[in-house]
Order: sequence, then C-alpha cells, then structure tokens
Amino acid sequence: MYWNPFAEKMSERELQEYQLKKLRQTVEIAYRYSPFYRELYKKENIEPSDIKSLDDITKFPFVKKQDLRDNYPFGLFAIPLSQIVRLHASSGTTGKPTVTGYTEGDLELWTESLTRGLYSAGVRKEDVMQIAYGYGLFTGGLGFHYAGEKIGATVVPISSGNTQRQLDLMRDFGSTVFACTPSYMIYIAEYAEKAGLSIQGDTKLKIGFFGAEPWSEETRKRIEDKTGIEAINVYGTSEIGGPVVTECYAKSGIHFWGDIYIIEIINPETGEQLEPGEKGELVVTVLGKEGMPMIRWRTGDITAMIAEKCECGRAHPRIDRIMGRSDDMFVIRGVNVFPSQVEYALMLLPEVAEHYQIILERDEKGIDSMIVQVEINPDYSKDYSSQDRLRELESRVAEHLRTHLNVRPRVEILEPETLPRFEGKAKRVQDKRRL
Ligand code: DLL
Repeated sequence: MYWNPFAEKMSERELQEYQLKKLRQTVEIAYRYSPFYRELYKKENIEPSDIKSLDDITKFPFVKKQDLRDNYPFGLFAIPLSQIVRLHASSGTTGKPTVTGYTEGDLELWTESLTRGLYSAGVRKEDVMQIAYGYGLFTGGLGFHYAGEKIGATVVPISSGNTQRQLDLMRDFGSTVFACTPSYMIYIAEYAEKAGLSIQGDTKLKIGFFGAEPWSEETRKRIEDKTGIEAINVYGTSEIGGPVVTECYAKSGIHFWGDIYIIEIINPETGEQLEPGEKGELVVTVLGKEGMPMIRWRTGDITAMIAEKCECGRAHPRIDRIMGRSDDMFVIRGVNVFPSQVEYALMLLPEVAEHYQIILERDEKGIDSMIVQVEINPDYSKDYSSQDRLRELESRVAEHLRTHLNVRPRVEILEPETLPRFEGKAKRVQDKRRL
C-alpha cells in the first residue's frame, strides 16, 4: 500500500512538528544563500528566527510569477550553477519563460513525491508505463520517467505526439500505465475508435495519469467509459518541481505530502488564509528545496482544501480538483467564468463530444459576447442531421450553459473532427477582445 510507510503514515501532529522544523531550515537556507530572498525578507524586516510556530509562515511575503520573470534566469537560485544538475523552463506564452534549477537532492525530492503518488494509485514494478507527456524543458516527461523507474516499472519514454505509434506500442509492449494530458487522452481514444482498436479490449491499459491542465469530473467519467481505465489526476508546476502530486486509488482529491510541502489556500485579493472547503488560490512551500527555494509560491491555481480524511487513511493534506488558473478566468458581461465550468457543463450533455472551444468577442458598441463551439457526439449525428434539429440543440445547450454559468453564450454545434486536437496542453479560449 505504501511506497514510503514511515513518511506516508505520519499523523497530523507528527507532520506539523516536522513541518515546523523543516520550514525553519528552508527559510534559513534561502535567507542565507539566495540574494532574492534575503532582500525580500530584509525589506519586510523579518528573519528566519521569527518562525516560532507554523502560523508564523503568514509573516513571510508571497513569491509570484513576476518575481521569477524579474529575476530571469537564475536570480532566485540559492546555489552556484556548478551544483545545479538540471534546468527546466516554462514556455513563457505571456512574457519571459520562467526557469527552475534543480540540485541532485531536488531531483530526488521531486522523484520521491511523484513515486509515492504513483504507488498510492496502484503502479507497481510489474507495470509497463508509457509516458506521452513531452520530454524536454517541460517537466512532464522527465518527471514521470524518473518516478516510474524508481518504482521499477518498465518505462517507455515515447514523449507526446505520433498517435498511431502510441497505440501500436501500447498494444505491442502491453503498456498498463499511461501518462499524458487529459485532452491528448481524449484524442487518443477517439483515434483508436476510428482505427477500429478498442483500448479496453485490445490493450492491457489499466491506469492513466492525467494533468498539466484543468479537466472536470465529467471528463474523467468519459475517459474511463471510453477506455475502461482508472483516470487519476496529477498536479504540479515547474516551480515546485514538475508533476509532483496525485490522487490515490480513491480518486477523491490530490494528496500533498505534508513532509515535503506546506500548502495554504488564500483569498487571492487579500492574501488571507481560507478555511477548508473555501475556494481560493493554492500557495505552496517546498520543504528542503535547495537549488531554487520556493517559499509561499503563489501558484495562481484555484482550488480548496479538503478537511475530511481520505479513505486511504493518510493524514497528509488533500486538495480538490483545480478549477483553473486565476488568470484563465474571464469576465463576460460582469460574470466571472472559468473555462473548466464550461467543460463541466458541456460534458453533462451526451449529445456533445469532448472537443470544444470558447471565443470571446467585442462588437463595435463595446458589447461582449461568448461563443461556445462544440462538436456533436458522432453517436448523435444522425438524430441532428436537419438544420432545425441542430438549431434546437444549440439553443438547448445555450440554455443549459446559462443555468451553470449565469451568462448565456451563443452555441455553435459543429460536425465531428472540425475543432483542433491537442497532444499537450489544450488551448480552449480565444479572447479576441484582447487582440
Ligand atoms: O504542467 C507540470 C505537470 C506535468 C503537471 C505533467 C502534471 C502533469 P507547468 O507547465 O509549469 O507544469 O504548468 C503548471 O498547469 O499552475 C496549473 O495551472 C496547470 N495544471 C497542472 N496540473 C493540473 C491539474 C506542469 N491536474 C500549471 N489540473 C499549473 C489543473 C493543472 N491544472
């Protein structure tokens, strides 16, 4: 059941005692060796010795994406480059890329965290693990690679793309575990169906690890129904390592290992800590990260802490599915909308497929509109072959979205295979108001 029984079976109290000790050390190292942190803390007039209890973490300022950009490329590092053994970087769609540097110890910490997660979801050394996350500066491929090898599974480092080959190897190698973005899994399942291959019947696949982008509970159901596998949520950001934490077999929230991370949920406007169950921004402190310390890192991701204990019995903190990034949220006619809410509502309707996109426009009078384009589920194409029936479906979907979002979009139902497919992170929103 446990990869690391000693750590995974720690009680809440043991975890808190350990966290306090590690937090002091982590802040001390950052203060002493990272010019960025020293300056940040001096400005606020605080010192590592100010940490007397875990609550004192709130005295320390947050670190934000802008801090990484302003200090590009290595300004947050606490260690000379000679001890950094690997660099990763985000693609930097909005501004300079953000860079992360890892010491050997940091890579071990990252691997330990993900290995525990994979094991808790059921991966064992007998498994064949096909990794269809991108390898390279993106952390997905290599993160899974090292964790899979650590467990002793047979790793297939195929990277993303080349869908026919993914399916050939899945069948020929007998892959039992698969890792990719949820949007790529949806595409693979669709591709397999068209090629006359049943993932359930013709392959040995049993578990998939999907993350790196928001996806809904309804999408989980669709992936599981189509493929017969267990779809597990995996989360992380390059700044805190890469893919670092997952759900366990119970699939009811993501476990953050309390001996490696301190997590907080804050009100993104005021910075105040929120109670379990309240939705806010996830803030992560990585305990013992050496190369680039991450203390009170504002992830930008919206979620909530889950108070109840998981059925797996672990006392480590757990978070809900990520709704999306606060900067993915858009405002349309005064209403806040997350793309994941649109996905959730759409996936409740069997008539539509998993492929959708959201277009935001502004007319010459300055009035905004939201257009949701979604493909029809091929199983229903025949029922909606007349224009009248299609218009009727469009207005039904628009009304359904209105009840979920509080704003009525224009809906366009498209033919199968007309919208883009994605091999990595999907791009669902085109905000033409900003162009
Ligand atoms: O996406 C790391 C990763 C790789 C996670 C593979 C999971 C699997 P970044 O490219 O730095 O790192 O992007 C991090 O992706 O802040 C979230 O907004 C989003 N994200 C990651 N996992 C999830 C998830 C990787 N399970 C950003 N659900 C994060 C929702 C996710 N969003």
